[in-house]
Amino acid sequence: MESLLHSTPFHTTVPSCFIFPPDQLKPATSTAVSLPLVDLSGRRDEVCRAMHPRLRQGSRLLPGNVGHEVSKEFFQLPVAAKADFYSEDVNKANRLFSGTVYDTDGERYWRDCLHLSCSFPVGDSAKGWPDRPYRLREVVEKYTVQTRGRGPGHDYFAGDTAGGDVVLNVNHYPPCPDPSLTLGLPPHCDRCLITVLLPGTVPGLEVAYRGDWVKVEAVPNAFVVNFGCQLEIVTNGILKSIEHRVMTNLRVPRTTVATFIMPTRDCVIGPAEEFIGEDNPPCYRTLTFGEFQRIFRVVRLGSSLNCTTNLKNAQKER
Ligand SMILES: O=C(O)CCC(=O)C(=O)O
Repeated sequence: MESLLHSTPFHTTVPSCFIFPPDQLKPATSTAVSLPLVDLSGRRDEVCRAMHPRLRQGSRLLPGNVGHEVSKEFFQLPVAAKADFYSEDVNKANRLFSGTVYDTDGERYWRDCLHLSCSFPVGDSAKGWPDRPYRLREVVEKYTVQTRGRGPGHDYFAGDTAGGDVVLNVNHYPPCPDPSLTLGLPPHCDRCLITVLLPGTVPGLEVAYRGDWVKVEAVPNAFVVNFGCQLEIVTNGILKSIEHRVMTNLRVPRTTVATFIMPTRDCVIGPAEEFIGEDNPPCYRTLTFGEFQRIFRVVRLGSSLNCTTNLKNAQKER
């Protein structure tokens, strides 16, 4: 529990294990980018039509703020109420930890995380989640079911491609005494099919765009939708998984909820026939999602700003 950042009420210094060399902390450009907004309150076919041309670079979806308040309340609970969930075991379905889920060579990131898994139908999954704050289980269940429903369409991604557990990371970034020294999360692309992020109103998310880091403007009640690596592979690189990172801030805690729509572990994923041809040879290997996860738990994707090249090269090497 001591490794949890939010167990310490005030941090006065940044310990050395959190400090990155300046070349890994290139500042973002000064302007924040406004992603295209899609209003989800319309009919499903209208929403899909509105999303299609925009999805190439990630989109925000409106409305929605379910789960944000209850997530913040979890991190405000007394330490003893959260102790049972603390675990360093990366294979545990539900746990509270600090840092990232990937192999980081000992580097630490300024984030605590409540990681929850939800199978479908939800069945007994909810029994493994914290029962405090008292609304948490009910809210998380409703939220994950709705998010999965809003994710991939029923026809194209029917079956195993979106049929795995939904993983929900409640990220908590406490105020950091010197945000210029460290990162909340390193540059990465999401390994799943699609991510729906509820970012809240405190800024911190940045995306890689043409060699620069660009701040994403925080819009109240909006989701940010990211394409995951599996979508990049299925579309043979047409839909790119956007590389992103999280910066911290000096004054206010930031809590976000990332929902990852995953394939089943034995689902075989490779470029779909529609996206390959004589002029478009397959750019990615076909792997089961389980194998992909095994490989990419240790490969450090995102150490450069060019995720697509990284992903292709890393796949070639294995
Ligand atoms: O907290 C954020 O803004 C982004 C979270 C994220 O990238 C992740 O959970 O993988």
